[in-house]
Amino acid sequence: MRVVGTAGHVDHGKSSLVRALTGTDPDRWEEERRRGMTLDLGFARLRFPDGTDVGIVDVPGHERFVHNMLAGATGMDVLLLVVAANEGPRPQTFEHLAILSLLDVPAAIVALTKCDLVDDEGLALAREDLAIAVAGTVAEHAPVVAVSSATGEGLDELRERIRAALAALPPRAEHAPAYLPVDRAFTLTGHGTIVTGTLMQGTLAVGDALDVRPGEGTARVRSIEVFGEARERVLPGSRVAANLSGVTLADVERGSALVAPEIASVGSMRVQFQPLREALGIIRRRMPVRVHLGAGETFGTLVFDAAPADDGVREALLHLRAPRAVVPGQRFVVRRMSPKTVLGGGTIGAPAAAGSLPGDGTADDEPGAGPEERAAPDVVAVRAALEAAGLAASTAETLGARANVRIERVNEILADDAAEDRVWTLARPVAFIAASTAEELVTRVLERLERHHAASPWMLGATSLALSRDLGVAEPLLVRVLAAALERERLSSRGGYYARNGFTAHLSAEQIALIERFTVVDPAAPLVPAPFEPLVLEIRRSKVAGVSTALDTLLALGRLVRVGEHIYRDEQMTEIRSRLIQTLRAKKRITMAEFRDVVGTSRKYVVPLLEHFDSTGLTIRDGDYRSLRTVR
Ligand SMILES: Nc1nc2c(ncn2[C@@H]2O[C@H](COP(=O)(O)OP(=O)(O)OP(=O)(O)O)[C@@H](O)[C@H]2O)c(=O)[nH]1
Ligand SMILES: [Mg+2]
Repeated sequence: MRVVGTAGHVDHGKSSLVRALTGTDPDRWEEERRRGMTLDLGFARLRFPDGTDVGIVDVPGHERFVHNMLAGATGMDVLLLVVAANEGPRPQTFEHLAILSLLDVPAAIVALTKCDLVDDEGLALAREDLAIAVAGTVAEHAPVVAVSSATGEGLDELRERIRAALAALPPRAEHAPAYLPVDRAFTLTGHGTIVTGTLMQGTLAVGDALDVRPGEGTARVRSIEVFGEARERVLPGSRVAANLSGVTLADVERGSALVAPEIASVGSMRVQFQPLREALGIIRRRMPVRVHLGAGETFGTLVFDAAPADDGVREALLHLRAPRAVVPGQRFVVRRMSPKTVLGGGTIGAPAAAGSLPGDGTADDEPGAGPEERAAPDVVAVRAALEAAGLAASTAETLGARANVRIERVNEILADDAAEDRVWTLARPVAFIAASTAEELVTRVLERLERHHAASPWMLGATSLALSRDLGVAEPLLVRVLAAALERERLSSRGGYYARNGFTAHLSAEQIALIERFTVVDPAAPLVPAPFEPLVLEIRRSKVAGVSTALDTLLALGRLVRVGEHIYRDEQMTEIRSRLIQTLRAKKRITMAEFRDVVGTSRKYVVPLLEHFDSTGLTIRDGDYRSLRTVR
């Protein structure tokens, strides 16, 4: 089986085209349908008249979701580049093309969509702009098909082009060890853990035991489905859903891989690296990067003999923060830590023994050794001034004064050191602290959070105010350092609470029992909420530890939703929302009285509900009517 993947700028019609080709809406989430925008990967099956199946992966076009696009790009056999004829190539057209060229996807087709919106001249213009955009990329010689998902024009030709491209593909490595990058992991009641992905190489059969990487675990394949049909054994290139035993959701997530034991986990490796031309001048000799390997993103450092000065392919060393399952010859893409622009990509070579290669900068990690000794005196002076300032965030001006270095030079040194993550740049206002100082503070925060999670597992974490008191660090500064740490994914935050990565809040049985008692749903009136006041009074009276903050957690997670003086359970809210959306889709607008009939409760409840939906941005009010607010 084979996988065709979409790519292209936001709103250019990728998902519509997939729907027109397959009849399946790849936008799986309610939020995607509501916003008319793809947020995460979508999947569909394209079936040819001869019974051959092709998997389609639909990616988001918005620049904020490039990480999701990258997770989907990894297993594509054929790129279906979507460019709207009425807009022509736009920024993510170029970015996606660069990514798929670095990943060396074997075949490409361009769909010029929305051709019903342009005349012949417009179409000719779009074709010209397109030819310039694809020059030098993987889509340079790709067939271009003008299509319209609205009228169906061009779809038959596109299907035929896809069929021809698939027929010309080289075979996948069937006899290689199995390698399944995980792009989704979830549980189904009664089935346990399920993962999905594109089987990159090898075969997968029911009963197989596979390693779960990263990690130590082994999973056994209980059953396999391809597009909802059970299979005993699947060939590489298949879109697989595998039901696993021996693992839980704590062990697998997007970015994990299920691999045969022959496949090694490697932390440092030689790579052939191709920088993008736009990234020249940004890439340093030693460059911290986000590494996209398989369906996952991880952190690492690229080390060159010298910073790349041209866009030719060169040898480099790639050190990952933690070892990953890799196959020699596998492709990868790297992005900058911040802003997250694509820098380049390449091919994995042999594992490298640390320190074994010229240009391996492992000694650089030891304080006092390496760069400090070689660094110019002004660099040493600026670094010393920054370190001496400790947690007092410094501006370039104060550092210049203290180090006796010109301000332009201070800025250069800070930019170099920030690119190598020796210096953390804080925002609002811009200031700098030494990475060692920042790391030390983050370590203390993480220790504090560990204790906090153990003591109050029902809370989402600790607030910056609590952390600032505990650590004796001024809150405004702490918040700025935490923002930089969040950017580096050293911890996470939700609803104003900071938490260790991977932490999830758990309420105690007593807390749950108390809150449940006051949020009981009457089966005869399933959409009537509970009053808020009695719950609050009971919480105030009760001796159950932490129940007040436990309620905050449920509210922050949306498991309970407070609407005015009432409280809804999330099942109720979901049902009400979906009835409202369905009605508004059908009727366009609705009055309060009509909504009351839709929900089947009374005015007392639906007036605050509608105000709630206005305030969350779902609906918009116009006199007596509500309609759906269309985003963008
Ligand atoms: N007239 C016309 N409109 C189209 C066509 N294809 C898509 N559209 C409209 O263009 C808008 C965007 O379409 P989508 O398919 O969601 O675009 P997308 O590329 O998947 O967008 P993202 O996933 O967010 O990047 C929708 O309003 C579609 O109805 C077409 O061929 N003709
Ligand atoms: Mg889409």
